[in-house]
Amino acid sequence: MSDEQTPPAPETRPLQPVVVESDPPDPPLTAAPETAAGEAMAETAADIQELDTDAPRVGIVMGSKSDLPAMQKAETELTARGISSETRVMSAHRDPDTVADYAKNARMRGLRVIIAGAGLSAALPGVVAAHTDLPVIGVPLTSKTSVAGGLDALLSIAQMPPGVPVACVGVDNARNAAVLAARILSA
Ligand code: AIR
Repeated sequence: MSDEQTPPAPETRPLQPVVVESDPPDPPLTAAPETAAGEAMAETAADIQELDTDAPRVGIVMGSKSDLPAMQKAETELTARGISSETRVMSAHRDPDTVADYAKNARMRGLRVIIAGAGLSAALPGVVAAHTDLPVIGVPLTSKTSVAGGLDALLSIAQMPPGVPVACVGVDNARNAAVLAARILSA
């Protein structure tokens, strides 16, 4: 027998199950689709998804159908860059309510830049800018009765009052407006 004393055996107690108080798990982010609320949420989620992927990012507007040949260059450039756009004809002087509604709803519809082309007393870009806080790029256009090769439209677009800016590209240079829109989108 050795003199060493065996240490006393630790007191043993029967193992008790440990109960951890925890918060109930978070509810799932989407409601069960079988409920009316769940269906409505699923529909909204689908709408948002669609808006994100398909909604045009650039609105191209112009004062007359006669402006189309010049303004189509903006659409062509955006398409080549994979940027979705929509093209509409609306005159600031002939359809003022349409222009106001379009500009006011533009952001909500997913548009991020508006390109507006017009000739003569070219109010369209400025009127659009008055009704939205989106960036507006004006394209001064020549038309049959232009003064000084489009200088009338150039000054109308560029000479905006302080606080309501419109970017202005060269006369009939809709392509540059599209390149600038692409840069704004990727800034
Ligand atoms: N315009 C149309 N409403 C207001 C303006 N400033 C412009 C068009 C077009 C020019 O007038 O943008 O360049 C001539 O239009 P139209 O329809 O007579 O050919």
